[in-house]
Amino acid sequence: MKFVDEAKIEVHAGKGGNGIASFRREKFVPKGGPSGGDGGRGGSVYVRASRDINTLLDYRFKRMFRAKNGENGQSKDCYGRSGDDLYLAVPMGTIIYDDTDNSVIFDLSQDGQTEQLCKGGKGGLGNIHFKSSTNRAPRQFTDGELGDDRIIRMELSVLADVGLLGFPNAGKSTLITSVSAAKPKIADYPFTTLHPHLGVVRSGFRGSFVIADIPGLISGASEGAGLGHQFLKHLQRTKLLVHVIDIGTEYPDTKSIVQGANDICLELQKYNDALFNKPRWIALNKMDLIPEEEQRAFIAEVSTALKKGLANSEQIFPISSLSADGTPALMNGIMEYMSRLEDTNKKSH
Ligand SMILES: Nc1nc2c(ncn2[C@@H]2O[C@H](COP(=O)(O)OP(=O)(O)OP(=O)(O)O)[C@@H](O)[C@H]2O)c(=O)[nH]1
Ligand SMILES: [Mg+2]
Repeated sequence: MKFVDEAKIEVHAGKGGNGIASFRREKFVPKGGPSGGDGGRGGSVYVRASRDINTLLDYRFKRMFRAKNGENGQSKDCYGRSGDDLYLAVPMGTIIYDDTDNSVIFDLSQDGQTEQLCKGGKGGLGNIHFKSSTNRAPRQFTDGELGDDRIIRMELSVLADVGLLGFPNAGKSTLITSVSAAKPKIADYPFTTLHPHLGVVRSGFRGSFVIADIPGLISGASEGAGLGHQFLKHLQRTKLLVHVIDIGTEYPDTKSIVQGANDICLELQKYNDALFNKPRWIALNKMDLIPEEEQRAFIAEVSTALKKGLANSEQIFPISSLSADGTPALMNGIMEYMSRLEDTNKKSH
């Protein structure tokens, strides 16, 4: 399925139905009074977050959404029917902006969270409301009010605790596949992954966290190279980034590994400071490609070199996503980190 994470649409609530003027004309009732009913309320437009939806594809081609108008009032004291409300389903993690001033209207992060975008117009009053001691046969009625309308922008930034970051082919998708039930495509060519995939990692009895696999990043992404850097927005709400570095196939020596890692961090910095300053750990992937007896010295050398550059991280984990060596240590480390964060958040509240 195509993944869409941005959309701009126009939403219109329904107009209220008009009230009417009518008079009772029944047999044996010589002077029937006013009997014109009220118009029905116009339908409102709501957005609702759902965990069953993961893209904004529905809003890509259809751009205008209208709730139903209320029906006009009728004779014999009958009120018009209210217009049906319209519910727009969006993925969790969708932020709704007002297109005119770019302000955030809603941030839909909970499953089932429902918010009103546009209120339906009130129905008009029928002439039954205008009867008085001096005017027993009123002809007045009012028209229904127009419903609200607005232009909104929807932006999805997936909800994950941990985001994977790295060059194409670094093994991000292989890693998420080995630690969760997510099934992104894996291949030995760059840009295999074209949109984010989420995986739930269960760690012992302690709980679980959500990890996001995103497309590969390359130097110059901020100027549009590769798939660009737009998809980095999906990392914005994560609490931790894991920078996956291929130490085997693509980069033959420590110097180029460090250079490559720094290039990725430079792209993060160009995207924004908040992302660059997010806690970031390193996974040295594809360790299986290094002979076992050389691994210790190699890890020490690369770790020391990485600490001197932009990619510097306190936490460096050697892993093989293919054989799953070292991945439990990384996942347990993340689980502990998440639990600590949760404890700190609880204490501060
Ligand atoms: N030897 C070895 N190969 C690996 C390992 N992890 C991934 N690979 C291989 O590296 C290639 C790229 O893996 P992917 O998981 O698709 O890489 P990616 O980072 O998701 O790449 P993009 O989606 O293009 O950004 C595949 O051929 C994998 O089989 C590993 O630990 N060891
Ligand atoms: Mg991938």
